[in-house]
Amino acid sequence: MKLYGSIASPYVARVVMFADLKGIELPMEAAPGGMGSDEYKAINPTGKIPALQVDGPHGKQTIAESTVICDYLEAAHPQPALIPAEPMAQAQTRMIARMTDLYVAPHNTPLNRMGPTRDEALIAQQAALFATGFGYIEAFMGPGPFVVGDSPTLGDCALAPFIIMLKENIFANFPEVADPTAGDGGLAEWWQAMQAHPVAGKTLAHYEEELVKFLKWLREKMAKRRGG
Ligand SMILES: N[C@@H](CCC(=O)N[C@@H](CS)C(=O)NCC(=O)O)C(=O)O
Repeated sequence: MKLYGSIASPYVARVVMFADLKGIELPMEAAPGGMGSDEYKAINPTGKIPALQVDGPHGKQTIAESTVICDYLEAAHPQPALIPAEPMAQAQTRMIARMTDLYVAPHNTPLNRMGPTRDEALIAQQAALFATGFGYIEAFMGPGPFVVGDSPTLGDCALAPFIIMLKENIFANFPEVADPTAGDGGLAEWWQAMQAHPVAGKTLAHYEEELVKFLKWLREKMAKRRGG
């Protein structure tokens, strides 16, 4: 098995955390030719990271989409279970993963694309969208401290890297966007538990380190571009 990507991606970090919690060794390799390149598209036609290459029933086969990769790892290595068998708990952890992708992740992009001139209307709009998305997540979380119960599952692996990304990229630069882990709501308690977890906390620290390096590189590149 081989994972294509870089842990600086929150979607890759989802899979890495899931594998770490399962105790699976997952060798990682950069996407050959880079994300979106023709060379990489020959492996993963979407051009996105992560992709998991496995020795499947038909030789080397690729699995795309971070949550589907987690599903595959769960099916191939059922223990410890990170997608609960109990139907309601399973629905809850899946909802948190899905809602992260649908109602949180996309709101990051317009703010990231904003140049040095602040667009106050856009900031207010994105702040409201984030608040709505986090409201959904808090409403659908199960009994804590984790998304469902007393250990991390799929939903935790999906949401936590985005919280780090937003802390580095959005909450720090746009105080109008409320950090849901900073108050005293359910996500604040959850965030403490995630950071304190011996495995998940370590994956998160690794992700943050690589993300900070990546963001520094990106900001320097954009500043150079703006400077001509
Ligand atoms: N829905 C995908 C999203 C993956 C994704 O958007 N990855 C980004 C990196 S954070 C990417 O590969 N972007 C390059 C591109 O879209 O060409 C998943 O869950 O795996």
